[in-house]
Amino acid sequence: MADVKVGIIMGSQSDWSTMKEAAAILDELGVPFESRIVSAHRTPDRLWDYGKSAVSRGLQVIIAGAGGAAHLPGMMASKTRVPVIGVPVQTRALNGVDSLYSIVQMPRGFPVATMAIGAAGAANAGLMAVQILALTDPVLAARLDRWRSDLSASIPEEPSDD
Ligand code: RP5
Repeated sequence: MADVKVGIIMGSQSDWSTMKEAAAILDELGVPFESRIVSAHRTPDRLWDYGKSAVSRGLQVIIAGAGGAAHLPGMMASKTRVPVIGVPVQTRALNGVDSLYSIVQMPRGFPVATMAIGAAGAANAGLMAVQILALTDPVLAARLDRWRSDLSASIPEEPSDD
Protein backbone atom coordinates (compact mmCIF):
# COMPACT_ATOMS: atom_id res chain seq x y z
CA MET A 1 0.00 0.00 0.00
CA ALA A 2 1.21 3.53 -0.79
CA ASP A 3 2.50 5.61 2.10
CA VAL A 4 -0.26 7.24 4.10
CA LYS A 5 0.45 10.99 4.25
CA VAL A 6 -2.90 12.25 5.52
CA GLY A 7 -4.61 11.33 8.76
CA ILE A 8 -8.29 12.06 9.22
CA ILE A 9 -9.17 12.02 12.90
CA MET A 10 -12.45 12.77 14.62
CA GLY A 11 -13.78 12.95 18.14
CA SER A 12 -16.59 10.44 17.70
CA GLN A 13 -18.22 7.96 15.36
CA SER A 14 -20.99 10.56 15.06
CA ASP A 15 -18.53 12.91 13.28
CA TRP A 16 -17.90 10.44 10.45
CA SER A 17 -20.93 11.50 8.38
CA THR A 18 -19.25 14.92 8.14
CA MET A 19 -15.64 13.80 7.95
CA LYS A 20 -16.28 11.33 5.16
CA GLU A 21 -16.58 14.36 2.88
CA ALA A 22 -12.84 14.88 3.37
CA ALA A 23 -12.23 11.18 2.76
CA ALA A 24 -14.25 11.34 -0.47
CA ILE A 25 -12.09 14.17 -1.82
CA LEU A 26 -8.88 12.33 -0.96
CA ASP A 27 -10.22 9.18 -2.64
CA GLU A 28 -11.23 11.14 -5.71
CA LEU A 29 -7.78 12.67 -6.02
CA GLY A 30 -5.95 9.42 -5.29
CA VAL A 31 -4.37 10.44 -1.99
CA PRO A 32 -3.89 7.58 0.52
CA PHE A 33 -5.18 8.36 3.99
CA GLU A 34 -6.15 6.74 7.26
CA SER A 35 -9.18 7.56 9.40
CA ARG A 36 -9.33 7.15 13.18
CA ILE A 37 -11.57 8.06 16.11
CA VAL A 38 -9.39 10.01 18.54
CA SER A 39 -11.23 11.90 21.26
CA ALA A 40 -9.55 14.65 23.28
CA HIS A 41 -11.81 13.86 26.22
CA ARG A 42 -12.71 10.19 25.95
CA THR A 43 -9.40 8.80 24.66
CA PRO A 44 -6.71 11.36 25.62
CA ASP A 45 -3.93 8.75 25.60
CA ARG A 46 -4.83 7.83 22.02
CA LEU A 47 -4.61 11.51 21.10
CA TRP A 48 -1.18 11.80 22.72
CA ASP A 49 0.17 8.68 21.00
CA TYR A 50 -1.19 9.76 17.62
CA GLY A 51 0.39 13.21 17.91
CA LYS A 52 3.67 11.88 19.25
CA SER A 53 4.14 9.42 16.37
CA ALA A 54 2.72 11.56 13.53
CA VAL A 55 6.09 12.81 12.21
CA SER A 56 7.89 9.48 12.51
CA ARG A 57 5.00 7.71 10.77
CA GLY A 58 5.37 10.09 7.81
CA LEU A 59 2.10 11.95 8.14
CA GLN A 60 2.25 15.31 6.36
CA VAL A 61 -1.21 16.66 7.10
CA ILE A 62 -3.76 15.89 9.80
CA ILE A 63 -7.42 16.73 9.28
CA ALA A 64 -9.16 16.86 12.64
CA GLY A 65 -12.92 17.19 13.06
CA ALA A 66 -14.83 17.61 16.29
CA GLY A 67 -18.03 19.13 17.62
CA GLY A 68 -19.12 21.02 20.70
CA ALA A 69 -16.17 21.45 23.08
CA ALA A 70 -14.00 20.70 20.07
CA HIS A 71 -10.55 20.42 21.63
CA LEU A 72 -9.17 17.69 19.36
CA PRO A 73 -7.67 19.85 16.57
CA GLY A 74 -5.99 22.27 18.98
CA MET A 75 -4.62 19.58 21.25
CA MET A 76 -3.27 17.69 18.24
CA ALA A 77 -1.62 20.90 17.01
CA SER A 78 0.02 21.25 20.41
CA LYS A 79 1.49 17.77 20.15
CA THR A 80 2.87 17.70 16.59
CA ARG A 81 4.31 20.09 14.02
CA VAL A 82 2.44 18.27 11.27
CA PRO A 83 -0.05 20.88 9.98
CA VAL A 84 -3.52 20.41 11.46
CA ILE A 85 -6.61 21.38 9.49
CA GLY A 86 -9.61 21.75 11.79
CA VAL A 87 -13.19 20.97 10.84
CA PRO A 88 -15.94 22.29 13.13
CA VAL A 89 -18.68 19.66 13.15
CA GLN A 90 -22.23 21.02 13.17
CA THR A 91 -23.94 20.44 16.51
CA ARG A 92 -27.62 20.29 17.40
CA ALA A 93 -27.53 22.60 20.42
CA LEU A 94 -25.49 25.48 19.01
CA ASN A 95 -25.35 24.69 15.30
CA GLY A 96 -21.57 24.31 15.20
CA VAL A 97 -20.71 27.83 16.29
CA ASP A 98 -19.46 26.23 19.52
CA SER A 99 -17.22 23.90 17.49
CA LEU A 100 -15.97 26.76 15.30
CA TYR A 101 -15.05 28.97 18.24
CA SER A 102 -13.40 26.06 20.06
CA ILE A 103 -11.18 25.33 17.06
CA VAL A 104 -10.43 28.74 15.60
CA GLN A 105 -9.34 30.66 18.71
CA MET A 106 -5.91 29.12 19.14
CA PRO A 107 -3.26 30.94 21.17
CA ARG A 108 -0.26 32.35 19.32
CA GLY A 109 2.28 29.63 18.62
CA PHE A 110 0.04 26.66 17.88
CA PRO A 111 -2.11 27.31 14.82
CA VAL A 112 -4.98 25.23 13.45
CA ALA A 113 -6.07 25.97 9.87
CA THR A 114 -9.80 26.17 10.52
CA MET A 115 -12.38 25.41 7.85
CA ALA A 116 -16.09 26.25 7.63
CA ILE A 117 -18.67 24.44 9.79
CA GLY A 118 -19.94 21.10 8.51
CA ALA A 119 -19.75 19.16 5.26
CA ALA A 120 -18.37 21.96 3.07
CA GLY A 121 -15.62 22.53 5.64
CA ALA A 122 -14.74 18.84 5.64
CA ALA A 123 -14.57 18.71 1.83
CA ASN A 124 -12.42 21.84 1.81
CA ALA A 125 -10.16 20.26 4.44
CA GLY A 126 -9.58 17.40 2.01
CA LEU A 127 -8.79 19.88 -0.76
CA MET A 128 -6.48 21.91 1.48
CA ALA A 129 -4.58 18.74 2.36
CA VAL A 130 -4.20 17.94 -1.34
CA GLN A 131 -3.00 21.49 -2.04
CA ILE A 132 -0.32 21.13 0.64
CA LEU A 133 0.87 17.78 -0.73
CA ALA A 134 0.77 19.12 -4.30
CA LEU A 135 3.49 21.64 -3.41
CA THR A 136 6.02 18.80 -3.62
CA ASP A 137 4.19 16.33 -5.89
CA PRO A 138 3.88 17.47 -9.53
CA VAL A 139 1.68 14.52 -10.55
CA LEU A 140 -0.80 15.32 -7.80
CA ALA A 141 -0.58 19.02 -8.66
CA ALA A 142 -1.58 18.30 -12.28
CA ARG A 143 -4.48 16.11 -11.08
CA LEU A 144 -5.67 18.86 -8.74
CA ASP A 145 -5.44 21.50 -11.48
CA ARG A 146 -7.63 19.31 -13.69
CA TRP A 147 -10.11 18.76 -10.83
CA ARG A 148 -10.35 22.51 -10.26
CA SER A 149 -10.85 23.38 -13.92
CA ASP A 150 -13.49 20.62 -14.29
CA LEU A 151 -15.35 22.15 -11.34
CA SER A 152 -15.17 25.62 -12.89
CA ALA A 153 -16.35 24.26 -16.26
CA SER A 154 -19.36 22.61 -14.56
CA ILE A 155 -20.75 25.93 -13.32
CA PRO A 156 -23.41 27.25 -15.74
CA GLU A 157 -23.23 30.87 -16.82
CA GLU A 158 -26.96 31.38 -16.37
CA PRO A 159 -29.34 30.14 -13.68
CA SER A 160 -32.13 27.76 -14.63
CA ASP A 161 -35.54 26.99 -13.08
CA ASP A 162 -34.74 23.36 -12.23
C1 RP5 B 1 -17.27 15.58 20.40
O1 RP5 B 1 -18.55 15.49 20.92
C2 RP5 B 1 -17.31 14.83 19.12
O2 RP5 B 1 -16.39 15.36 18.22
C3 RP5 B 1 -18.72 14.94 18.63
O3 RP5 B 1 -18.86 15.93 17.62
C4 RP5 B 1 -19.48 15.37 19.87
C5 RP5 B 1 -20.58 14.42 20.25
O4 RP5 B 1 -20.07 13.13 20.36
P1 RP5 B 1 -21.04 11.89 20.59
O5 RP5 B 1 -21.75 12.13 21.88
O6 RP5 B 1 -21.98 11.83 19.42
O7 RP5 B 1 -20.14 10.68 20.64
O8 RP5 B 1 -16.32 15.04 21.24
